[in-house]
Amino acid sequence: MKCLFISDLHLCSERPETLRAFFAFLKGPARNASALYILGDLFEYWAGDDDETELATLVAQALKALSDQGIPVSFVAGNRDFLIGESWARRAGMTRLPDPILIEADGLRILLSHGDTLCTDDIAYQEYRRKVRDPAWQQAFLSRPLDERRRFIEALRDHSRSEKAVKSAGIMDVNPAAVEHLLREYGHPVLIHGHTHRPARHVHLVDGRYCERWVLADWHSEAHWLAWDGTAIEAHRLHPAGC
Ligand SMILES: [Mn+2]
Repeated sequence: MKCLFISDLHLCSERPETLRAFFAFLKGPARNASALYILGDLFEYWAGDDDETELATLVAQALKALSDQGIPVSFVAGNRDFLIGESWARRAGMTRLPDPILIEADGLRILLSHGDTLCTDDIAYQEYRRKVRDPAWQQAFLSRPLDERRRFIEALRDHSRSEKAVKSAGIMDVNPAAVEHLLREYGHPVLIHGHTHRPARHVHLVDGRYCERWVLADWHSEAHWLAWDGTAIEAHRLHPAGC
């Protein structure tokens, strides 16, 4: 059993090098996996399943090819691509999972999350998140014309870029108390998340128990993933040229 975990690829047409790294990953290391978990922000943005860009089509085909090989692909939504719906998920052959989701693999209990819910110090973001994760808001948004949705998302991206420039690094990281609360709630599992783009292994002492928290890396020209093979969790990377 070998589970692979990835997140924060932020795929978009402006970053062909990341797409190359993703395809190299899917054709290489992912083929030897027993399961692939994508923990959000696979795409830089998602305007709706009806936005049939070339990028979305290529990615769906590549993921489908992997699941057709018998390797299940699961997806936990990120803050960029939470509008991925059942229709595109089916095209990509992947299963959508709630956030957080507790899995068990080779006797290890692993809690998976994108990670944005843990950034509780960013109050403005949490308010925005509550709004856009409301099914009524999503239904209303998705019923608007596609070009209007694209313009709205473009404006949001500009806003988020300028916010990032002024928000302190601490505000944009996870809140330790929120992490500990989650670990307690789920019975002290290993936690794997992305979102913060600060790859690391942390250890939290919760109720006298040591809990590992692994943070996934964001992608640029290299593929990054964590692998659990039943013995250890390890971080890996791959440059497409080396494959
Ligand atoms: Mn994110």
